[in-house]
Amino acid sequence: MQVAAAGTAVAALPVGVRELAHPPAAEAAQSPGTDKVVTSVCEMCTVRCPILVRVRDGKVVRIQGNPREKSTQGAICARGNAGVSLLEDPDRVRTPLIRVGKRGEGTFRKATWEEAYRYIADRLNVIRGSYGPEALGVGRRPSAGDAFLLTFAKAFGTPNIFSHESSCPLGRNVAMEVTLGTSGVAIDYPKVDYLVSFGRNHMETLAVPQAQGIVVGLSRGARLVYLDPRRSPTSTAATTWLQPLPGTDLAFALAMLQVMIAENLYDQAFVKRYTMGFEQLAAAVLTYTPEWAATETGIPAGTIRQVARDFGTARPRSVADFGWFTSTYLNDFQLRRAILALNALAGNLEVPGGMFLLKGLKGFGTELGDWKKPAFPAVKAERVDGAGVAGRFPLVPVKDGLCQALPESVLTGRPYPLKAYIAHRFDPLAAIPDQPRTIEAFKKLDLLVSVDVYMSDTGAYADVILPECTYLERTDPVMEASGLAPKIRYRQQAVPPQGNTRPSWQIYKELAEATGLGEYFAYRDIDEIVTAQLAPFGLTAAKLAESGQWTPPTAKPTYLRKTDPTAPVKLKTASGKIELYSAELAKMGFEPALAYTAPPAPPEGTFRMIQGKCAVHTNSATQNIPVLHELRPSNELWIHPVPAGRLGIKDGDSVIVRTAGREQRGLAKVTRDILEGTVFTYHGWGRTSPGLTRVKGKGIGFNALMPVITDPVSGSLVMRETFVEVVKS
Ligand SMILES: Nc1nc2c(c(=O)[nH]1)N[C@H]1C(S)=C(S)[C@@H](COP(=O)(O)OP(=O)(O)OC[C@H]3O[C@@H](n4cnc5c(=O)[nH]c(N)nc54)[C@H](O)[C@@H]3O)O[C@H]1N2
Ligand SMILES: Nc1nc2c(c(=O)[nH]1)N[C@H]1C(S)=C(S)[C@@H](COP(=O)(O)OP(=O)(O)OC[C@H]3O[C@@H](n4cnc5c(=O)[nH]c(N)nc54)[C@H](O)[C@@H]3O)O[C@H]1N2
Ligand code: SF4
Ligand SMILES: [Mo]
Repeated sequence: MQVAAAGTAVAALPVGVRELAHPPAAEAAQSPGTDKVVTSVCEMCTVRCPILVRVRDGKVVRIQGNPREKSTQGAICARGNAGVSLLEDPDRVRTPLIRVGKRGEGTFRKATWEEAYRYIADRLNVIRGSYGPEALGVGRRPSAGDAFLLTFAKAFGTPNIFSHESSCPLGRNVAMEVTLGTSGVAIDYPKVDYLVSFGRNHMETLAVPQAQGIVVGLSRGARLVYLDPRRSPTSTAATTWLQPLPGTDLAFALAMLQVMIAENLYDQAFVKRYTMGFEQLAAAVLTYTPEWAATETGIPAGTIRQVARDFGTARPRSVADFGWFTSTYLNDFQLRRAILALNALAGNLEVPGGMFLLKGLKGFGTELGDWKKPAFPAVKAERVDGAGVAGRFPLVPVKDGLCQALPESVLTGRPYPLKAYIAHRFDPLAAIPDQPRTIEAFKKLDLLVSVDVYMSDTGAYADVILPECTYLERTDPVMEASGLAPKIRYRQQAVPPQGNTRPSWQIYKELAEATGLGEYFAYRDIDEIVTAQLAPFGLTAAKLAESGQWTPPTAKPTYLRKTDPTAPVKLKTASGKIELYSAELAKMGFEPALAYTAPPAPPEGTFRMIQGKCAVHTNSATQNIPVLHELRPSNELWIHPVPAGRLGIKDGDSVIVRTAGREQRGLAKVTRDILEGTVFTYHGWGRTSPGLTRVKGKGIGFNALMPVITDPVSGSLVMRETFVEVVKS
């Protein structure tokens, strides 16, 4: 596999992207006539870039970006390129497996699909009889085939449906819902003149369209101010890199607000027309001066003031990035609200180079449906996690819930215990803190099912593993990919499923039939669903497949305030405006404006531990994929030379990372690229499944060390408030 593309098309990109982007090579047009090129959609991460899959003699020989997509410029990243390596990996599970050994041992027998379905269906029906349908929990990483698992869960009658979101962007999403009335917002990266990023590591933790957009901006002179306590590829690409003390970004943002208001650098007309609560905001930030913020962040007051002035001057094409992974600190929810306030003061909503609302199909008078099904049974039971419930987590959307609630429910029986769990494209053991407690909970379940392409860490504890075929081997329902204009995208099967693997549409239909819920899946196959989805657009699958994506011909990229800065923008908040002060938050007993809480300092002899993702792996999903494993087989513990010297740790030494009686072992990387009181690792190692033969036992996993900490406002996990000891081993 090539990762370093030598083509001139990428020569202008900054380091992180240059190494990873794959230009739409001319080779696509030059290969032998026997090749078939299939338009499809990448699933090596959930950005879902459009791709071209080159197939020769029934084998995938090459994956490239689809050059028709402007935002990616036809590029894909190293992970996208490695799809073939996933497809062909001998470690993939290629037949249903039923556990014969102890949970976690990874000892299974091969089973037919019918046996596997029968096994699951019989147990589910017993569980429903004894405890009610609510005893089933389903956790998933939302994907194009989401409707199949969701339909199964709703037909079964359980309210306990979780996504992975509370381990990722939930805090940000809730902040957006409260402030803007929607989380369907995006940034017009290529046209932004001044971007402030609070740790959104665009050049390493990639979304190809976003990274390309930023590169376009930088190459025409846009500025990027990047805050990260660690040097990352984005630090290198940025015009300014600032190294705040971990967890203090909020102080920086509050001081920016203070300067913009004190120096009258904000868009008064915008604030008046489109926001409410400005007076309360101004009062709240009055004392948060750059001098104050300097003592919190460790960044000089003059620098903070300058960034605020430059941001205010560049408006409306100045944007504070609202980030992606926001399961970070206890003050993160406030940080995201402060970032949205910065954007409101910049008046950048719905203008080129600003922030915009997604222009989805719905706004265009239509939607992507799925298939006809009977009404779902009424759900009587409450959710185990309190999502959407007054007094518990009223702001958490029920489509997401709190994925960390599983062990709590199973082990304490509060409010009642889940007895069965289906993990779909989701590995709770690798993704959620307090792994030992999740393991304890798994051991108490009557039924654990993993639907995955591998035997994940969770899979090793499962009773049954149902092997889904990979994205290259299946057609999924048509997905929406709207931005400034509505857009749909189509993942079509490139090659037949290997071994005895099946797609989701088939797995849940057949499982439902075995469970007595077949009436909810009255379709023949995926083609029938796709045909029905496309009918309202006058499209056929064959037509859509030509380019792989489609925008209604009459739809144009739309900025609502481009020509008329007073144009109406419908926001679904109670006031219809951007809520800088939220009466809703006040009513629930949460901070309604903005206020600072400092992160606690590491206790004597400990370090704050932080993590991030690396360029060549996705979360914890790809570390075992042969070519990606080869590129980065393990992680190290980054530690600054001063504390390392004190502890007698040299670069490359074995170390033990310890907290509350738990430990992980790994190698030290002694580097000045991290602050003295902080240690860092890339996320995704410390894996335990015997089915992941390459990566098992390698590197450091923080989820084995961290406790579950939940933000009481947004329900989001808090993953950077744990302190560790480090010793030479
Ligand atoms: N300590 C720590 N924990 C974290 C994070 C962190 O930085 N540090 N990051 C958090 C973040 S941002 C996220 S989003 C979550 C991610 O955690 P998860 O939601 O678990 O997501 P992934 O690791 O991307 O993939 C999960 C599983 O999907 C499987 N998979 C891949 N493709 C397919 C497919 O086509 N079909 C099926 N059925 N399965 C497939 C993979 O084999 C893998 O086992 O983790 C969170 N947890
Ligand atoms: N290559 C690649 N791309 C990915 C993913 C992947 O795993 N690999 N995962 C995808 C997913 S699911 C997500 S959610 C996104 C996540 O993308 P990002 O939101 O960029 O998240 P992370 O990589 O988790 O963390 C980013 C940075 O935060 C820094 N950081 C730690 N503490 C602080 C702090 O106090 N302040 C500031 N300012 N920075 C801090 C870390 O050092 C790290 O460099 O990326 C997506 N894209
Ligand atoms: S960012 Fe990379 S891995 Fe993610 S969908 Fe795009 S090409 Fe695939
Ligand atoms: Mo994520």
